Amino acid sequence: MWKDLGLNLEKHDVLLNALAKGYGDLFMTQKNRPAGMGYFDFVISEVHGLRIKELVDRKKAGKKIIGAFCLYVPEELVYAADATMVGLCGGADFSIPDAETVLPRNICPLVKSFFGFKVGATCPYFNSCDMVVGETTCDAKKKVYEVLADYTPTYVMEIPHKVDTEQSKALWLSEIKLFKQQMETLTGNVIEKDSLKEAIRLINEKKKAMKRVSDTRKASPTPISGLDALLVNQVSFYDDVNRFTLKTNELADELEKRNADGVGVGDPSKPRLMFSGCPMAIPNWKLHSIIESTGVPVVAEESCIGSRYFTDLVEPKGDSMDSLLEAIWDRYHNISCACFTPNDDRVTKVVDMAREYNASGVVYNVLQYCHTYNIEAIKVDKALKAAGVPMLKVETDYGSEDVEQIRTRVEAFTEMLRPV
Ligand code: BJ8
Repeated sequence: MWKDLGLNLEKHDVLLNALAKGYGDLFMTQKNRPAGMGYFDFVISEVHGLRIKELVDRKKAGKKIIGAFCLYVPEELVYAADATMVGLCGGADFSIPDAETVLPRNICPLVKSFFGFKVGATCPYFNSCDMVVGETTCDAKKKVYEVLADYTPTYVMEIPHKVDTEQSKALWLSEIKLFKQQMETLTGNVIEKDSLKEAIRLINEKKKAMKRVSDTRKASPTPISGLDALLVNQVSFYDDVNRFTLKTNELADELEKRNADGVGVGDPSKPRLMFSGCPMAIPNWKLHSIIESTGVPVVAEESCIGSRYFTDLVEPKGDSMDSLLEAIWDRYHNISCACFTPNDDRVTKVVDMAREYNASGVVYNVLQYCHTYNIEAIKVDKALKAAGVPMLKVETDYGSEDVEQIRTRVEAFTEMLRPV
């Protein structure tokens, strides 16, 4: 199977060994984990095994696999065309040397990581894709898609950067319609009203299950570690949707029961931290593991791998194809990524979330060279300060050189926070 996918087997083995070791050290050593995390452990143990076999089987049955790098890609249209979507954002240092054989060094590690997986032929998800969908969000991504097109079929959606104008609405709606056509051409399946309604239901159910898990983290003590909750969010981009929804709802049942019984994973006398900022693509567990190694729980993620993915649902107001597409427009234009301007909506959301989750402080993650999230931190910090919630900005990459330095800063930050 690996050979058919064109993988570099030697490098792929090195990657799998490193992944298994890192996962074991970080996740399996946690105390009092919910039993429901067993499923997610299994998914990771089979992340380059059974799940890939499922995708390959779908391809053999004539179905298409679509790769994406951004929340803006409307997955409902992918599933309505009977295709499958997988997230391809890279969270590993491992693939960066391969990327740097082509790309400049001083760009965001997330972009270098995913590009390196393709160039180095080490990601079976990437190599399973019939088409990857990029988007005009940040400069690093949109320019790298031009280069990526030399390696794999690449389709780019144009995202308006001013979200609430008539022009931006018209542009984004037309992009959604063009993407629908693109999916129909690629798959040979016409997207009918009923298949789109079913896809909307499928994805909404998945997001509702994730929101249930997230809501349980408002309790003190929190019933699940931030690391485990982050993993659930990361796995949502790869797993079979129906199975993921079922298992995430089972986990939510267990966490709700834990809350009712007063069972948690952290010390309720400690402060609680919220994470905000650049997304943590799998297997980037760096900041969560550093924070939680100091005994302080992470209780929420204001991020695309976090609340921004599951908070809003597609809610059609009518039954026509136009109403369904408008509802998709409405949900997706609400994604408050830092690439947009002005982005006051995100600033308000960060403050609201910190209150909702009873966070004593916010750790704001900036991936190196991510100008949008870095600059937006100024407004977020100001708004949090006004709300009485301190913020610590951490600018980092996927390397381990700065781990101890960040740990020291987190410790100093949490010492001055009030427990909640
Ligand atoms: S909607 S956050 S998934 S663009 S961290 S690559 S922004 S330089 S990932 Fe994102 Fe879509 Fe926005 Fe979400 Fe660029 Fe920044 Fe790197 Fe980033």
